[in-house]
Amino acid sequence: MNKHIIFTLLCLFGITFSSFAQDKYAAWRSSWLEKAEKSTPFLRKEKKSPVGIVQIQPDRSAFQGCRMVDAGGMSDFYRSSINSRNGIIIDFGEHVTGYFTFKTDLVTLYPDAPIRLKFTFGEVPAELNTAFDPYPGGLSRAWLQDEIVTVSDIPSTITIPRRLSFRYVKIEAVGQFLYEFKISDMYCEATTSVTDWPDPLPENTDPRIKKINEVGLNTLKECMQTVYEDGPKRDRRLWIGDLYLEALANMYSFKNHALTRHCLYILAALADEDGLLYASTFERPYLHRSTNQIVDYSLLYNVALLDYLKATGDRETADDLWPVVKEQIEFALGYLDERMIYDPQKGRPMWIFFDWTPGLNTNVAIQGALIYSLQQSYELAERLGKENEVSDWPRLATRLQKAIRQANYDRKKGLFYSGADRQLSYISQIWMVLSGTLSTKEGAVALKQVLADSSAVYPGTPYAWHYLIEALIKCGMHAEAKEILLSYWGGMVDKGADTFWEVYDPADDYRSPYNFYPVNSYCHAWSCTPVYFINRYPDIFLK
Ligand code: RAM
Repeated sequence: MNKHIIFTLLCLFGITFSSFAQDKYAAWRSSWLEKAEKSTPFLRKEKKSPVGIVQIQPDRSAFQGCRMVDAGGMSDFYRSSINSRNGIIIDFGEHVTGYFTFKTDLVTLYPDAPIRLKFTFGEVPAELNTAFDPYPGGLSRAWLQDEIVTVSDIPSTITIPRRLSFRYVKIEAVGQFLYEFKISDMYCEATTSVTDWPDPLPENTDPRIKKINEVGLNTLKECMQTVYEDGPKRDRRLWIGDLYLEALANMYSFKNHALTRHCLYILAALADEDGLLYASTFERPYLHRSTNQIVDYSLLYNVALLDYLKATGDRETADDLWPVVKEQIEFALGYLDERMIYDPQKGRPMWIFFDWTPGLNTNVAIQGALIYSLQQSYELAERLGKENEVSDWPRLATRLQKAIRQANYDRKKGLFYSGADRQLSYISQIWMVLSGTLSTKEGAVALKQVLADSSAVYPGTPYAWHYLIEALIKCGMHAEAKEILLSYWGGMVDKGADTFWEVYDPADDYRSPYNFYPVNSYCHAWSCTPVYFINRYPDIFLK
């Protein structure tokens, strides 16, 4: 057992002993960590160089009010001193994730003092023309990618220690330039765990679909590092919800199944002593877990494991992780009230996510996710020959469907309403469709109505739009599924996306769950799923 695993185990067991709790996974944790370690992916490194100089142009019709325009080639930049070009922006031509290096050279006299340079890295143009301070955001200011570097020796080669995620770099002098110097080389050592690029889509594919697929692949490629990260700029960690969607897209593109296995084992090994998964984990400085647990994410872990088994036939992993599947279901079942409805008040307070839309009522959706997870987990049990252990699950799923129909379904209107205020949302209809609580015919009625009702609470993130497309396909609404994929993800492409964004509201470019749009991630894993849809359903999206 290597040092890394022992350290992680010590941290986990330290917590266990201190609380005198029975650790449900005590017998398996170390072997899960070892298996995670064995499937650590290889990071491919590639040197990426900038392609030109650009300038920001205010444009009210462009995304977040500005666009980049070409302003020269790199040879112009390398030839002349930087003094006259304070605030210059360099374009790498594509989104890169990695380590940025630059070289400095003297143009005139020998320097008698160090120079301070400020580099600001942006995934989208507006990150480079929006003041970061005073910082109003709800997440750490340190996620923003501005770095001050003091250069003491010229010439020298300097690599910024922090891993960065960007397309554009702005270079400014902090203070005055006391002598003339130039930057003579710049590059990014970009990393990804993607090794094989999938075959291109057929030549006669609609160019818009081709472009969406390509941007989706780039997004996924950037997020596939030594774990499935949510975003290489932020939070750079493994979240279950993001993993679930990334693994789906990976299955239909890069097929790096070892990465999925690696992540499934990490999450299991770091679960709490009662067996409940943490919503996210960190790799550095050693493997450890976050403080968040999200019920819908835990339930989706089971689905991710089933999908992984179906894609790979790797029974050993599915068998190993089967106890985790049972615990996620057991935990959620503990919240059922006497009517068989999930009641968040029934146990300790838990985060239920589904989307970043403010004020979203998730009562109906969580019931749907529990039913869906029961069904998928039972399919997993059948594939593993373990259905006797959970023989009551199918009956339970049916009871849960009946209960929520009775409590929240308005038969006359053909819609689900959620919460005391009877909120009408896309999310409620979506999860009632995915869980089979609504028949496909009823589902089509419900989905058509919310799509046409501007007062319905609509999804705020590509994460939630993903499930809408799934639900539309399930109800046979193929034309609508294609239309929404083209208009929603295509809308980002039209606004200049070369990787898909964490948050996108066609009606509000500045929307941010963190009260400051520059801290949003603009290369976000959960947005890559057009890759899955296009390649899994060619009859819908390629015709
Ligand atoms: C965002 C993260 C991640 C998501 C959580 C719930 O902040 O970036 O994508 O899974 O929220």
